[in-house]
Amino acid sequence: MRLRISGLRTMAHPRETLVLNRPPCKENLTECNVLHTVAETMKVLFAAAVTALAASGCTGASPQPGAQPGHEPGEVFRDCATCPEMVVVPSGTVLLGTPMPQVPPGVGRGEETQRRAVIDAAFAVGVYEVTFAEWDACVEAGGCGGYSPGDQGWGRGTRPVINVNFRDARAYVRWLSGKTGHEYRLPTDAEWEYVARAGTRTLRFWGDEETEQCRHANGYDTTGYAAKPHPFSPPVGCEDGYAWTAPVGSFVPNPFGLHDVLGNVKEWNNDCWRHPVKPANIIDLLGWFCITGRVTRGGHWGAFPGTLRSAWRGAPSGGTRNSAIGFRVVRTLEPTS
Ligand SMILES: [Ca+2]
Repeated sequence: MRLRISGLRTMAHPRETLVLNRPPCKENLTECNVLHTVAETMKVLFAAAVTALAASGCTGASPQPGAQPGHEPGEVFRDCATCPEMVVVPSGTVLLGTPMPQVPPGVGRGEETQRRAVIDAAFAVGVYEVTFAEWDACVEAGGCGGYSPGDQGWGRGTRPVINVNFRDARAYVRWLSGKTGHEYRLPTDAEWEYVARAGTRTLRFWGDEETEQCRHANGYDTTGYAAKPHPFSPPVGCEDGYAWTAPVGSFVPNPFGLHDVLGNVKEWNNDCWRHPVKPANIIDLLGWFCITGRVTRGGHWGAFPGTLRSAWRGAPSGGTRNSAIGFRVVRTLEPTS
């Protein structure tokens, strides 16, 4: 049985539907088995697509500028030489959130209420977080309000852009849309978790264990602890080699081919944060001024390991600019004729 919650609709893009997961999945084995099969099939298809693209030399930094997507899942393209590299992800269904016993204390923020989202159309998502080079191209072209964010002395180029707030990120996607003629935007809360999970149902796309983090994500590791010891938050017990941000693509991608969905920098979503079952607590004026904050996802280079999970979400003020938050773009795919 699916129960539609009308209060969730403002968090969803028109092409997605959010539903609560009632009864619990373990009591609805037929539906769960179907979802599991879809997820496993997706992973197999993507693995085959990535392997084929790698064999043809079409992955990495060499997609053809101006290539038009054929809406085939796994296709990698870039709309211009300085535009973000994108990958097409299929339509599908995702179970958002984390069962309460698995949520680390103090970091749930409503994720314990699991709900299902239906993404009913394929779309494209950035393979990487938006980089300083891509941001600087926007500024050089007269976009992004002429704002040049600081890099903390860590370097620009292929490092993820930081010190950008929600409105800065929105300015970038507006510029990118105007430049390319395609609809670029920030992901919705549901779209983000859909692409971060990439068919997986574990806490992280690589599994449940924190100990595997250092192969897959730049978080608060022993390198970060050596550079900036935190008296109350121990690092994850491994070494990823980066105390601050890392160049994008330095870690193993998820099954959709996305790098750094967990760690490196938190990523702005387009939604105001709202509790899944307490929408009355939210004041969202014209989609810009969110009393409860804008959703950020994925954890960051200095974050407690419990926040580097697919379901974790933060809710800073949309005006926040700091060294822990960047963003990733998505692109709507026009229907093929
Ligand atoms: Ca690190």
